[in-house]
Amino acid sequence: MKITKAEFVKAGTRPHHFPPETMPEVAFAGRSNVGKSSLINSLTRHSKLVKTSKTPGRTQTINFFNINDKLYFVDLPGYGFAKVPLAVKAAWGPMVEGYLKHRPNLRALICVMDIRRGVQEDDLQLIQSCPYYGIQPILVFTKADKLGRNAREQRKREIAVEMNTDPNDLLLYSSLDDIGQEEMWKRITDITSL
Ligand SMILES: Nc1nc2c(ncn2[C@@H]2O[C@H](COP(=O)(O)OP(=O)(O)OP(=O)(O)O)[C@@H](O)[C@H]2O)c(=O)[nH]1
Ligand SMILES: [Mg+2]
Repeated sequence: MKITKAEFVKAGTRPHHFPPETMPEVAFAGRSNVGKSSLINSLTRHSKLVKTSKTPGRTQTINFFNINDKLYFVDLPGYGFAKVPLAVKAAWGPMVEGYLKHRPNLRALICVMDIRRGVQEDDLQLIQSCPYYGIQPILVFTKADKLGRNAREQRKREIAVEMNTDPNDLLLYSSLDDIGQEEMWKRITDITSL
């Protein structure tokens, strides 16, 4: 997709902070430091749209971005990192649940995982809760540049076996060299009917 606009709209923690549901949206979820914010920058080709960091727990609010006046990208705070303060951890559940429950325009939850680590217990919990919220999960394994071409395809097959799913349903991505970008955009435009 040609990006003509990629703009920060709003940050919030509660439903009344969120922007009006005037466009379809997709949200990016995953463990802290997995590369959610980097994925948004890569997809929009705006390397500074979202702040990224080597320190886990960088994103602590729900952040909305307007893409081409056609859809919202929503960057969610990460979960599952031991060093994140307890208060931040405790706030995550109600904040994200409040979001998932109150966005009828949410078309898909892009579940971002590290290709080397695969699916962890907390990822699985989130993925398995998607049907309850009536949301389609899209499973993306990022940092694919950390493995060679054959190794990452092999890893994808292993993860598919572990998850009892079709390897074609799993996407590989790299925000460093844009591996998987076209396929990812196709999924997003299909699911949002753009
Ligand atoms: N090699 C490589 N590094 C990546 C990739 N994506 C992200 N990173 C690095 O991983 C670190 C974390 O990236 P972020 O995008 O800030 O991660 P996040 O998931 O938004 O993290 P939180 O906001 O803390 O939840 C940064 O140092 C990034 O440069 C990738 O595809 N390949
Ligand atoms: Mg982030």
